[in-house]
Amino acid sequence: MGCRFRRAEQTTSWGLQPRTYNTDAGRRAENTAPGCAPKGRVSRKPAMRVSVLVPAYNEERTVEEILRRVLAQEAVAEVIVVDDASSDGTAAAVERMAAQDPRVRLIRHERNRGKGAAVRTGLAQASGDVVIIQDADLEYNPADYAVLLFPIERGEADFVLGSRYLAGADTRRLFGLGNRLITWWFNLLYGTRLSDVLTCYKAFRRELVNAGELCCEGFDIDVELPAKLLRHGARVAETPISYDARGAAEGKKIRWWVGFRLAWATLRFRFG
Ligand SMILES: Nc1nc2c(ncn2[C@@H]2O[C@H](COP(=O)(O)OP(=O)(O)O)[C@@H](O)[C@H]2O)c(=O)[nH]1
Ligand SMILES: [Mg+2]
Repeated sequence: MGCRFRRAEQTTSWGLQPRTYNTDAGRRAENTAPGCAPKGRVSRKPAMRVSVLVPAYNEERTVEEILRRVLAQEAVAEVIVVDDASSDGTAAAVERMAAQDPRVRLIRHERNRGKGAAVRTGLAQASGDVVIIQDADLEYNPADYAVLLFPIERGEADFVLGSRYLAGADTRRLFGLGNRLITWWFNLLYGTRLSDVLTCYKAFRRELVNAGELCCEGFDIDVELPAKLLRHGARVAETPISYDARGAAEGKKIRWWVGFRLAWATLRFRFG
């Protein structure tokens, strides 16, 4: 691979046990992660401000609950929900949450534009040191933030993916083969050794990427974001996360044919 992407080869897998995901896990892991010997007196840096971006489209059933779980996380400084012209009560539910907690902000699109457009709108407004993407359903668990942020806090990564495979999460209902194929294709093109590039849980230092340089409107944002972060020399790491898959009946919107767009986007951003 070209040297522009060399640093991506430094992918680190953090061998943390999936069952230890809670707010204390990151701190405990400081003494347990491979190659991380306790360093005696560790002076911790001031806490990072974390912006959570929530793209939401017709998620009235889950958005309040996910926001509650997000707001329970210590590191969260702001939560920007981008309602993508939902036709259900999503926006009203977010407004109720915003009335209770000043960290919640609602931005509304006038027409439905897709997950990527929503992420870009949110990113343009984010002010934190680190950004986390959070879906508005309950498939991912915000209690994993502590572990996800850990490599960035330690200054050992700029971009962390929460991997559903490292944790041995229940991926039976996940579009397993498609996920594996896109991840394989991505690794081939970018010289990385990731296990789950399509995970929603992506945490990165905000200064590394501007909303203006992203162009994907739909689910292809999930490969555009890593592609552009790697291009900017981001050091990438993966942490295990838990995953509770939902099906179409429960509101899942991604469909198998999106895989073709993702494969194309992976190629396009490697050379374009
Ligand atoms: N803004 C926006 N978000 C969407 C759209 N379609 C899906 N999403 C959101 O993207 C997230 C992921 O969608 P989901 O169907 O669960 O697919 P997943 O990527 O397999 O988890 C959810 O928070 C959805 O509300 C859309 O058209 N616009
Ligand atoms: Mg989902």
